[in-house]
Formats: sequence, C-alpha cells, structure tokens
Amino acid sequence: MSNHHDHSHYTEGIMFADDRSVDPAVVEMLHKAKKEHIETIHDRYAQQLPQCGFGDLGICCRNCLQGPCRVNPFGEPKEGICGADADLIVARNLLRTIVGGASSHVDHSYMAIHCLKEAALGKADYEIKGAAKIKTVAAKLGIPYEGRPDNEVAAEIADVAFADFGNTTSEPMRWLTATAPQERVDKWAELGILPTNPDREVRVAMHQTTMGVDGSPVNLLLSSLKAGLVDGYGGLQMGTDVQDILFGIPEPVKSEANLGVLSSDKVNIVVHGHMPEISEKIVEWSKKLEGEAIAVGAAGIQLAGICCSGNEILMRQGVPLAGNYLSQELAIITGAVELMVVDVQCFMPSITKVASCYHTKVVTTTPIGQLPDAEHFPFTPDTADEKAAAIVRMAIANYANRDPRKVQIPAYRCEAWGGFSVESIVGALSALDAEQPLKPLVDNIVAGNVFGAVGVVGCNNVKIRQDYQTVEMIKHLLANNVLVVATGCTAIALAKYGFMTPEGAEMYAGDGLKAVLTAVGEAAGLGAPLPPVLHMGSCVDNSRIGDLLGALAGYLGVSIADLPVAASAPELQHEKAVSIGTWAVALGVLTHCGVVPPILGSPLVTKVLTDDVEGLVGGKFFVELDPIKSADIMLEHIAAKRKALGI
Ligand code: SF4
Ligand code: MSK
Repeated sequence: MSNHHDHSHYTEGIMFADDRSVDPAVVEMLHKAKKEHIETIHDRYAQQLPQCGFGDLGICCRNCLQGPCRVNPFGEPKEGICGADADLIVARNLLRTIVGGASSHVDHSYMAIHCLKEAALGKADYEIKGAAKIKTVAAKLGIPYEGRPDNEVAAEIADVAFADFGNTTSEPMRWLTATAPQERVDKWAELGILPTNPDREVRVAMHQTTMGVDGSPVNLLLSSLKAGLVDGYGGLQMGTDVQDILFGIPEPVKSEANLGVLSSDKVNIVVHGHMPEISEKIVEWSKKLEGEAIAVGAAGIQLAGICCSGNEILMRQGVPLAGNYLSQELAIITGAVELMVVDVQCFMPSITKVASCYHTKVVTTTPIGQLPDAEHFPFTPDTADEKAAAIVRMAIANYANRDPRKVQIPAYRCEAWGGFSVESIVGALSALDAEQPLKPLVDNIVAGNVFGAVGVVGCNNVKIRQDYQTVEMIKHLLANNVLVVATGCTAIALAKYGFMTPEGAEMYAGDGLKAVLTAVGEAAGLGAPLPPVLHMGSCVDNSRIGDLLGALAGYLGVSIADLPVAASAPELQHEKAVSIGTWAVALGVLTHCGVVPPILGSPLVTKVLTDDVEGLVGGKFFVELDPIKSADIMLEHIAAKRKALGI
C-alpha cells in the first residue's frame, strides 16, 4: 500500500470533492459505503431535508406539555400558549443549549477529578505523571507544596475542585478566581455573572428556563454568559489542569493524520470520545500486549484516534489521528478496524449499525454512554487496567475475523505535530529569551511580523462540506501572517492537510510569520520552523488558549479584550461548541460561527449576541458562512485592535 506523505492531496481532495468533504480519503470511503449499501450520516441528513424552519430559527418551544408551540416570525401567532414571544423562546432555548454543552464538560471534568483523587490516595490504576503541573496549579490555588509529597498535594487539589461542586455559599468558584485574569473576574463580578458552583448553576439555569419562570430575554442572555463561564472554568480549565496533573503536560510530538494511518497488517484499535482516563489506558495496554497480537499473526497493534480522544493521545503519546467527527463511520467502513472504543460525547449511535456490516466490535466504557449493540466495559479508576487489557485482547482476538475482501484503507495520511501546551510554547520561546519568554512573540506582534492570532476550534457539521471552511479560512489567515492555534475536530482537519508540519510554514505562512516560526523553531532546537498551526489539544484543552491569552494580556498589562486576536468555530455542531464560544465571548474575544446557530428567530437575541454584548464584555459573536469573508472580518478586527494598542 502506498501512502502519500505530501500535502498535495488537499488540492486532490478539491478535485475529487463532492459537496460532502474535501478530504479524498473521506470521499473514497463514501464511495465504498455506497457500493456496499452502508448508510452514513450524509444519507440520514438527506432524509431529514427539508429541516424544520421553526427549529432552525430557534422559535419552537417544548418546555411544557401545553406545547409544542411555535411562533411565526412573519405573522401570527406571535406568542406561544403561555404568552412567550420569539425573543423569550429563543433566549430560553439558547441558555438550555449552553447548559447542555457546559454540563458535558463539567461532568467530564468531574470524572477526571474523581480519578485524580483516587490516584492520589493510591486507590487507582493510575500514577500521577504531571509533577510540574501539581506545583503550578497548587500555586494558583494557594495550596502549599514545598516539601510535601506530590500525592498529598494532588489530593488537596482534587479536594479544592470538589469543594467548588459543594459550594453552598455565594462566593464564586475558587477554580475560576484562581485561574482567570483578575481584570476579567472584576468585569464578570460587575455584571453579576460569576458562577458559584457548576452543578448549582446548571440546576438554576434549567429552573430559570422552565415554563413560567424567567420572562426576560436579557436576563436569560446574562445567564447564558454565566453558563459560558461554568463551561470555561468548571469544565475546560478544571478538566485540563487535572488531566495534565494525571497524565503529564504535553510536549511537541510528531505523528500523522488521516484514515491512511490504519494498518493493513496490524490489529487496528480506534479510540473515540473524550476522556484520557480511558484512552491513555488503551495506549498503555496496546503496548503491553503487542506480543499477543504478533502471536495471532498480526504485525502488531495500530492505535488511531477520532475526535478528542484522538487529540488527547496525540498530544501526550503521539498516537496518530484517523479523522474528525464526520470520519467516524468511515473508519469502520475501511473494513480494517478490529475494535472501536468510545466513552462520552460525539460518538454517533449509528456506529454499531455500521460495525454490524463488518467484523468491527464497538466497546462502550461509561455508565452514561451505552449503545444497545455494543460490548460494555464500565471503567472505574480501580479497574482500568483490567478493563483496558480485556478490550485490547478482544481486539486481538477479533483480528482473525477480518475479511480481506472488505478491506480498503485510503492511501492518505499526512505528517502532523501535536503537543503544543502553553508550557511547551513558552519553553520554545524561552530559547530566544529565557528571562521574558513572551517578549519575542510580543515584539514580533508589535513589529507586525505576526499580525495577530486566531484560535480555531470545534467540530464538523454534516450541513457543510467537511474541512472546507476550516482549511480555506486558515489558508487566508496564515497568508496574512496570523498565527493560528487549533483544538478539537478543526485541529484534526488542519492536521490532515499539512498545516501542522514545519513545511506547512513554507507552504502557507506569509513572510513575516514564516520568519518568526523559523527563528523560534531553530532556537528551540527543532532544526526546522514551528508549524504555522499549533495543535493545542482537545475541546477541553481550549483552556490552554485562554491561559495563553491571559499570559499575553498580563505581559502587556491590558485586557484580553484589547488583544489583536479572534476565535472561530467554522464547522460547529455540538452544544459544547456553543458554550465554548460563549466563554470566549465572555473573555472578550470576537468569535466566529461558520454555521448559523438557531437564534435568528429573535431579532433581540441576534442583536445582543452580535453587537450589544461587546459593550459589556468586549467580545461578541459574528456569523459568516464564507471562509474568506470570515477571515477578512477577523483580519479587520485584528487591525482595529492593533490600532487601538498603537501598534
Ligand atoms: Fe408553549 Fe409556553 Fe409551554 Fe413553551 S412554555 S410549550 S411557549 S406554553
Ligand atoms: S469532538 S465537540 S465534534 S470538536 Fe471534541 Fe469534535 Fe466537536 Fe465533538
């Protein structure tokens, strides 16, 4: 099998592309699916068309049993049965969406804290690997750590995190006040949107949106900003800090991306979902049991990741990425996957049906994430080794059932670097200035070599062509010397087309940016430029972007809202992407959505989110479906921020 290591397949993809994807590996698998009569997400989407216009505009309400009610934006009725109008219905629905996203991240974070506590007490199958992170997190939380054993400090950190969930006072979350920039904390306090206890805020928001409670759309929108902070600090920040303590701070690592990373002669295990507690153990046991795979005639074990589980084990272990959200069914359709293991979030219920057409086994691992036709191995911190070993052995045993006639692995894979934590970025920069590592970056921003920075995050969405908006927008930004950091499924998109390689600097970056990437890469001993897009991890790892922004703002003595930066979710799909975007807006960042969120039924909500909110927090949303126009709007914004800073 030949594998393409060059980056020309993006162009090739455009040539092959239909309106579903620009990824030639994906297009090839969609053709295979059609030939083999396998239904995919694209077929189910087609069956849903035309989608409900009321739902699209956000003006359908099912919050009580007198409904469903829908209001007519162009005539009557203007109100639901209880009298709720379009503004109220849209605002309530939006808050519930954000709370849905925040709950996902907060629950993820809670599971990580539980694992950390058990590990710290020696009751779990996990060793604490992030000693350096223990110190930085302890320092932020005001926990003494000098001279104390790491596990004791880690247990106290877990207790502080748990205490936020048990907070019955009106004091704000300690994790938030300890980790967010003080200027932002003051701003949020002034607006009365500081969350106290993540669980309690979710409860209150659900209560607030039930029939006959809050009738004020503006009050609901303020609660939406608060729910964004619940996500940002009870989900992203807490989750990432705790995961770095458990599994270590990521360091730059070279790997590969796209379906061609699957092997024709190894046992292929695909890890999908979000929780590194599961994926790290699968990595560990795949290494330990490689001999058993060889004993059954395979050349070894090939692991590959989908969605954010993939991002987590790329960041810390260099495991290659098979693809992003829209590629999950297609990995199975290669016919080469022995087992797909999932945990929480973003795995489609369809995967077991697709798997039933091949020999692929699907394994679920959490009590809340089960699939009727999957094997269930519920992980707990003290049984993780036993469960992971059993899962890997199940994959090995299944290798004999692979039908070579059904195997077709697309010959597309691309080198991709991951592991750009804030710590590793600062580490690379300190090769230029050990005293003030951020100075070289800031000096280059001031000099205009780096025009600004954009964080690109979020999913794929079946409504739009996979990877297209992301890739075209990022090409335009890089050509204009904007440094890009990426997480989530957009990071996987960019990994597939060479944006995360040193050569990507040559191919995509403008001259100023290229010179800076080259200087940093050489000084840091990479012997090559830094990639123009830095992979900062999974969706919860968006807090790394927040940390970087906070550090830059702190260095300059300004607010994050003053920085020449923007954020974008070009292909958002999940409720989590909406809550992450709301957190970014609350941080003061202009935030792009490349898919229209269901709010247009309310002129009031639309105006507040895309205009008025800027006066409150400095950030706002904009919606634009054209990638070049989206990039241009961000470039104009960055130019305006530069001007205001006098640079
Ligand atoms: Fe209709 Fe009001 Fe009930 Fe919503 S809460 S379903 S608008 S009656
Ligand atoms: S996995 S939330 S589709 S980024 Fe984090 Fe991808 Fe979006 Fe899921």
